[in-house]
Amino acid sequence: NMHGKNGKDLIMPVPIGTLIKDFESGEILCDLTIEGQEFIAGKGGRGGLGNSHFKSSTRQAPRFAQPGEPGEERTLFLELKLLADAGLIGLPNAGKSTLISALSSAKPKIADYPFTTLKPALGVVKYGEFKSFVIADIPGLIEGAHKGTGLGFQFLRHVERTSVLLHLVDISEMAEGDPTDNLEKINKELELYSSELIKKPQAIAGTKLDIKGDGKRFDTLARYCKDKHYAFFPICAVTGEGIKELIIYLGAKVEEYNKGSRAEN
Ligand SMILES: Nc1nc2c(ncn2[C@@H]2O[C@H](COP(=O)(O)OP(=O)(O)OP(=O)(O)O)[C@@H](O)[C@H]2O)c(=O)[nH]1
Ligand SMILES: [Mg+2]
Repeated sequence: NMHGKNGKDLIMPVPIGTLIKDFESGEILCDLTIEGQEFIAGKGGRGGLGNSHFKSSTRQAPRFAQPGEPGEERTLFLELKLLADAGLIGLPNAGKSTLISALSSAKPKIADYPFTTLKPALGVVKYGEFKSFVIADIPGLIEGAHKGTGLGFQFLRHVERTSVLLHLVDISEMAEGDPTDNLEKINKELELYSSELIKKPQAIAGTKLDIKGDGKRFDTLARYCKDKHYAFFPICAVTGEGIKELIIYLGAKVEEYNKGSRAEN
């Protein structure tokens, strides 16, 4: 007494932020951004009927059944774009992971060498009484990333959906290169990656304030940010200096963006 319609659905759980694309055309079929959201990837075939459905007064034990038809078949491409409110960008070793661990309970690997972070991580930043936002730490970017140098662009998609980018620039006396050159190099890469990403609001954090030495790099960066109208936050993730101001600013940016995107819908 079988029944095709009793066939079980095959449900595959995926993380929030998964984009479903057609494998061949690349067309976006669905963007799973809400908890519990479902996408029907393929319908099952018409169900068959078991032998008991063919019973009649003259045929008490039919030896045949109607087979079901095969289900839909198609090839999909699943791409995960994390849903974070704020994204940390910067050269390797700029202090991104140290900052996310100071802002949230995320515990990423931190070390004194470039490319410590190999995959993105998220942290929840709590502020105000009950407010919070999600921040993403991604591997460091370097010049030539658009050509695949370093870890390249593969992680930038994870900050594409953020409201604001926080660009970290090392202002310690040990840092290499001019801080403004370092900042511009990364922004050039962002621009080469996507004309949208470069338009995202960006704030600058001058990191490792505790070891700024004579403060020359600090002054250079502060002046540059003033000229270019970037919000500038000198911070030290170790002592906590400047962190509170930074959280308040990022929280406000995220709220402003969310209000705007709600108004659009
Ligand atoms: N003194 C001091 N050292 C810091 C501070 N922030 C980060 N560091 C050090 O800088 C080094 C690099 O820090 P990370 O947080 O791993 O840097 P990152 O930007 O995540 O680096 P990648 O993952 O390689 O891109 C580590 O040795 C940290 O301890 C700071 O505020 N003060
Ligand atoms: Mg890191």
